[in-house]
Amino acid sequence: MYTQAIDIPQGPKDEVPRRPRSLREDEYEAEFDARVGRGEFVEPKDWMPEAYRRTLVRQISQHAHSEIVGMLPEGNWITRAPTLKRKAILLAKVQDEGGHGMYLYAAAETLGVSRDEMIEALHSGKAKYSSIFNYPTLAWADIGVIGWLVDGAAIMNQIPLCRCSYGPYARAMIRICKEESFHQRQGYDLLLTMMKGTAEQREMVQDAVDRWWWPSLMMFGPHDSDSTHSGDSSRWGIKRISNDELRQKFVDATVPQAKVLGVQLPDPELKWNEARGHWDFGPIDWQEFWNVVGGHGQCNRDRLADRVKAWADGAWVREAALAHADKQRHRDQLAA
Ligand code: FAQ
Repeated sequence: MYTQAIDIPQGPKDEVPRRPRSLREDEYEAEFDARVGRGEFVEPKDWMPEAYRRTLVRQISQHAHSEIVGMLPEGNWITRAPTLKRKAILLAKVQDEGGHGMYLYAAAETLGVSRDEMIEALHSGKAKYSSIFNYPTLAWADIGVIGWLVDGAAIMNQIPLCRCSYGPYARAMIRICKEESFHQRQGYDLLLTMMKGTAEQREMVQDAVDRWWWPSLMMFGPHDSDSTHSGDSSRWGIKRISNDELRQKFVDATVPQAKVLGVQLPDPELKWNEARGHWDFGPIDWQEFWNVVGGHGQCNRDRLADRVKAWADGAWVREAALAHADKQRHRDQLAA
């Protein structure tokens, strides 16, 4: 099953691939391609092309950062949840996101990158995290809409990752998807309750949907034609379904849910296309997307500052855990 062991990938005979390429490296690569082509998993100790390893470290660590930064907009509402039941659900959800971050950091560590390196890349702004978490949560309905739309988009993107070619990432995604599915349902349930409430509550839900719809569509990344990594990631079996295809699947799944809920999706061009068998939707504001990805969204600065502060405030916990582990090891050695 899923392991947290730190395994640095090496060649089949413990040889780290070097430039210029050797005949052996070509052979390894051909074997690697064939294996991926057969749909087999690549495991930490297996030989892999350096670019494959780097792509995985980039994607998995960014994914981990997204889960951790994603705790902030919702954590903001734990003390203001309207009932004990909703507070308990939200607490559990935010803790789950923290757990997802941990599984994903552990999966990235199997590729030979340390947790400290990944955290440093996040804190320095070198590493990205999902654009969606740079938008503010202004009202309680935002918590429901995050569950419905943001977790809904996350699941759509993450289900195919359960079949991605890198074993530790694929296995981590299985558990994460199960939990995300609960997250989405609790959000939808919260919104259904609000829609049965007062006119003000219904307005609050509609306002939240208006603000989160387009950013949720942006979560899937740029159009396929502008996606720098899609070619390699698809060839290597990391991406099984393209950014645009997943976005379309999400729109198709969400439109009927919006009808049941009784909210309008804020897109006048949303229209069923009989010939395509899909919903057509209006153009995405890519300038806004790249602005947010470039660090200039509404909350980018606050999010990073909060994470850096939380890391500094938690230093004593990490020190205490290390001291405890040392003591334990010492005791075990004495006992042996
Ligand atoms: N935000 O060539 P592509 C969640 C960047 S978890 C920011 O298409 P790729 C759970 C991309 O990194 C949400 N940057 O890239 C939750 C690249 O820049 P780089 C996170 C973005 O990797 C719910 C450049 O644009 N999920 O929500 C974004 O092939 C509720 C070119 O793009 C994952 O990370 C974006 N939206 O495809 C938690 C899933 N999109 O790195 C709390 C795993 C693209 O070269 C509450 N990741 N960029 O500097 C993936 O599936 C992929 O990485 C994509 C992007 C699909 C996100």
